[in-house]
Amino acid sequence: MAKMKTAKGATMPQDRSDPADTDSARAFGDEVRSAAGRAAPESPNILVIMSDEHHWGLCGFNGHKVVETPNLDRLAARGVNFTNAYCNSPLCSPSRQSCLAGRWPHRIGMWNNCCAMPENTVTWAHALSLAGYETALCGKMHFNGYQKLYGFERRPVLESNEAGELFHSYGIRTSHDWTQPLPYRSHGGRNVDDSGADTDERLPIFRHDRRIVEGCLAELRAKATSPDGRPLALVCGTVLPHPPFRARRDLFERYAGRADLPVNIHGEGLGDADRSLRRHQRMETNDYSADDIRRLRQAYFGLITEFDEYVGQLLGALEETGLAGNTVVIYCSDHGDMAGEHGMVGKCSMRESSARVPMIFSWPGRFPEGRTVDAPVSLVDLYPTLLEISGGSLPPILAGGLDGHSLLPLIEGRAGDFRGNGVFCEFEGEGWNHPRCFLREGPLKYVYNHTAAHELYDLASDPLEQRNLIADPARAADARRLRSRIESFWDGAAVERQVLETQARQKIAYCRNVCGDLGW
Ligand SMILES: [Ca+2]
Repeated sequence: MAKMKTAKGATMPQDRSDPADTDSARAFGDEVRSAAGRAAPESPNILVIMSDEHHWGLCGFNGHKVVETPNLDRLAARGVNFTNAYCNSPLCSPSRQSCLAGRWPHRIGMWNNCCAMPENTVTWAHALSLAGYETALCGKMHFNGYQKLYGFERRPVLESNEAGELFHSYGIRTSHDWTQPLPYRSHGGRNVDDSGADTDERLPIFRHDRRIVEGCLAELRAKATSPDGRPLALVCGTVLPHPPFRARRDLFERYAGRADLPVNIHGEGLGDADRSLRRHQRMETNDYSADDIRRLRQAYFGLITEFDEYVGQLLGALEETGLAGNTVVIYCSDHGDMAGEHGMVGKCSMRESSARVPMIFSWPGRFPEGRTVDAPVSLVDLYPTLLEISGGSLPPILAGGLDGHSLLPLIEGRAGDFRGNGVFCEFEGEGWNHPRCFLREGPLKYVYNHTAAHELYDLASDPLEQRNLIADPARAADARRLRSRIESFWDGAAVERQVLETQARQKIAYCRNVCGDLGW
């Protein structure tokens, strides 16, 4: 995290005018024109499997004793498992666009699920295309404008179904308005009430995942049977295990009586921001029981195992087609789910269950097998990692603007060469009317709540974040240092102004003229 930026656009990379950068950009353009479409012969295929809302610890490969994920476990056993990986914002659109752009959400204006990143953002899909890859996105990426490409050549299966349902363009409405006192409440409480077994027909959201995975299987088989000389970079974006917590009936029954109870299910001792989020989720009245939370988790475990079955099909297709030996498989989720922990359901919290994600890299014969990496890393690191794996490059003026660092040194056991030093995650969406963020450095996690008390946790001794150390004199020096680090590149007041301006624009430009009203 060597490059510190302010929240304002003045230090954005495109505003620099270093002649050397301009020359290098021109040279890069010449290089691209001559090399596009010709990947290095050794460039591997790349399959990125990105699930939605998979709690980092609810899987066999990260030690859970109940949740069955045999296929992900197999992937981890033949690859490198990052046990302290994070998203950069615990919400679909900001997390995903930040990952694709390789930049923190405040640097691309991705505040909430109604924003869209600038059309000319150069994503890692662009970078892989320039490196000679065929690039395809199947399923969810929550671009807000589901027909958008953002550097992918094709989207064989869109994230919306044929009726335009599901993750359609959220840009036609506004996110929660921070000038108003939380009039909108998300589905947390309703999810608890509604959790259980799904009907045999399954909800449309889960039926569409089937199409997404089938689209990916077809892409892999087509690449194997009619190779066009280019390696394939394929993204499989499922909605599973995202709620509603309605598991396939057989999987719901498989976990009957087996779901564990998370910590602090009635949300005691939380700070202002998480208390506000509980109200937003309709959880603050505590009118749910331990059995209710167990039932929700029973269903969630079923959704995770259903997703894992899809992973098994994808890995099986790689093996059947002979592509497995030369394909890098990457697994990650866009954020986690509180699943009842600290009295919350869903995401949007800075807490581990919401912001931490599973992350695996596998390349048989090239990457180590069975390695575990505990260094904190995040989804913005994916971009430079993919550049290095693919042999691709960006002009320095763009490469210098990336906020992540290649994970290859960690993957290959050269930890001393890894340039990252901590993880930054922020949230400016719904549930609390102010921005917040955290910086994790080593075992310490500093949570910066703009306008409210800050928090400090030592995850080595307190992995469930039950002891806020912000007032502990023994931790004062650490707290000052971490706060200062955050303030060197993230300005809470400036971010808040930008969010309010965006919400005001969304409200007038979309809701007044399209929806005919100014609210939800
Ligand atoms: Ca999501």
